[in-house]
Amino acid sequence: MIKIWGRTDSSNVQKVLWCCAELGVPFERLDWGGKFGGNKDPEYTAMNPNGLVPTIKDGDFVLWESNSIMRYLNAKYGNGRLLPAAPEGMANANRWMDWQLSVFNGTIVPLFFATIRTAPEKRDPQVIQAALEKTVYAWQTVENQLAKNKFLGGEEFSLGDIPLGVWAHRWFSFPIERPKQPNIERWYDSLKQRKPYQTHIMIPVT
Ligand SMILES: N[C@@H](CCC(=O)N[C@@H](CS)C(=O)NCC(=O)O)C(=O)O
Repeated sequence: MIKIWGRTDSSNVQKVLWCCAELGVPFERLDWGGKFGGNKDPEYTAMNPNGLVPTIKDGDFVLWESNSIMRYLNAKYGNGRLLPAAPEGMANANRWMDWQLSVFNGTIVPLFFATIRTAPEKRDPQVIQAALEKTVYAWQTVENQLAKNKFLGGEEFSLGDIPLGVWAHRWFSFPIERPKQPNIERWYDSLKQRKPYQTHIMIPVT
């Protein structure tokens, strides 16, 4: 059985848990990182030199980087079904996964720390406003895509929806005022219908 190191409230661990549930891949999970620690232990950094979660082990094969883990699981246990088969569709889905890590995270993670991870009396409205503007701008790119397609990679749910879908739940939980982005709301509503999303993503944002 696959072993996953990672706490359930980590956005990157959540991607892998959601993906396993979509594919029906059983796993054993260890609470790791954050308040559980362990991620700087030499035995752990020998597997994952970043000292971050998640890491998985499948037989003798060790892998880190949440998006790479999802691609591996989909190829090995899903017969590729969570990515479109056509090169163009596959590239579309992959593009949103890469964009989440390379662009989107840089906008929403500061907002997450400025709100959820800062005590209410210590929150700085200017810092929140600056991060909010950047995040809304980034979400607008997603909104524009979802105006054309039901899901990010096309008309079917795919791995392309998972990295941003994890953040959609957080976004709608932040104590802020959001502009109306109706296609994102429609997409988020459809994700909320999925059992794996309910189980692994729709948990309190802390
Ligand atoms: N690019 C990595 C980022 C991993 C990462 O930043 N993980 C965070 C949790 S979301 C972490 O390990 N933080 C330290 C900790 O939890 O102790 C991935 O996608 O897997």
